[in-house]
Amino acid sequence: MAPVATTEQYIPSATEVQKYDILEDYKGSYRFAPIEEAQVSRAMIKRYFNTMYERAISDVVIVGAGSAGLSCAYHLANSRPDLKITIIEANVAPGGGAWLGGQLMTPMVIRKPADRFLREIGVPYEDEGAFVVVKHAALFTSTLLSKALAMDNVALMNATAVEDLIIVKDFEGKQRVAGVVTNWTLVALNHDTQSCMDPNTITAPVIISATGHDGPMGAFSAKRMVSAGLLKELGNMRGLDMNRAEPAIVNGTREVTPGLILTGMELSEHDGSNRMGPTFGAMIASGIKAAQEAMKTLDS
Ligand code: 48N
Repeated sequence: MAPVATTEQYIPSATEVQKYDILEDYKGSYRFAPIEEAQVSRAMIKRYFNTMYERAISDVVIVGAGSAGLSCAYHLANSRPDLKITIIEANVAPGGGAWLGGQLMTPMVIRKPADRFLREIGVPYEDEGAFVVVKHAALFTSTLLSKALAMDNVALMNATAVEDLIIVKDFEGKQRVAGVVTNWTLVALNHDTQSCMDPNTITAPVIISATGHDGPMGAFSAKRMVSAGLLKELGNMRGLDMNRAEPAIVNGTREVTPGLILTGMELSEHDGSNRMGPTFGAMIASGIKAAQEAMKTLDS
């Protein structure tokens, strides 16, 4: 009869595990310490749903794990290790548009002074004078992602979409964004194929939206502000002008409505600023500015 999974976890003894340590001979007798399937399932379930429970109330929610959202998460988590920072990313793979430099080419251009951040997180680059070049955009993004995720106060929920904002009236009767409405992305993309599949919520005093300017759900919060009556109309991203676009987005990063800060290319859709194309310094600096604005809001 097939062994039935026992309720208590099977924990091999130290000597038994020790025995396996010495078997890495790759000559046909490589063995793993024994396990029961339920142990794997429970190891995932316990941790994931504990995170969901704990992060149902977060201090800051960052929507979008692209270059702006991740730079923001890293700077905020580094500056305020006391804050519970929850990143919601619709894709299975975080990183947004920062896995490539431009037109599917892989080197990434970052204009000075944003190269300072590369030195802070330890990304090597070639110095070209007014700008630097990271040999592969994935080197920047994977390094930034690993640094942000390694911080104890950062939780990433990928394959999870923000499909609405929580908008409440505060005691002065003013509307403020007070959280996000979430669902598994596969569900969010299939609402019209099933009967109602209700969402979940995460409440937080500050939401930082970094959902980019295109893609299946780009500029999500800016668009929701219009449909929710918090913004008359979108400014819509203007034509490409690197010298106008990058300072405009960095200096324009702000709390656009109480409780909601926009950063990165989503801000260009809100404000109607130019796009900069294949240069990423403004994403980094705007993400850092968004983190500073969030700290100001939380401390006010
Ligand atoms: O990389 P993006 O799209 O956005 P940013 O602002 O971090 O960086 C933009 C940058 O890559 C450029 O576009 C460059 C500089 N080009 C400029 C130009 O002129 O073309 O990341 C946004 C992330 C993505 O990972 C999306 O999957 C995610 O946000 N996302 C969402 N996540 C959860 N819920 C949503 N509703 C949602 N919408 C988008």
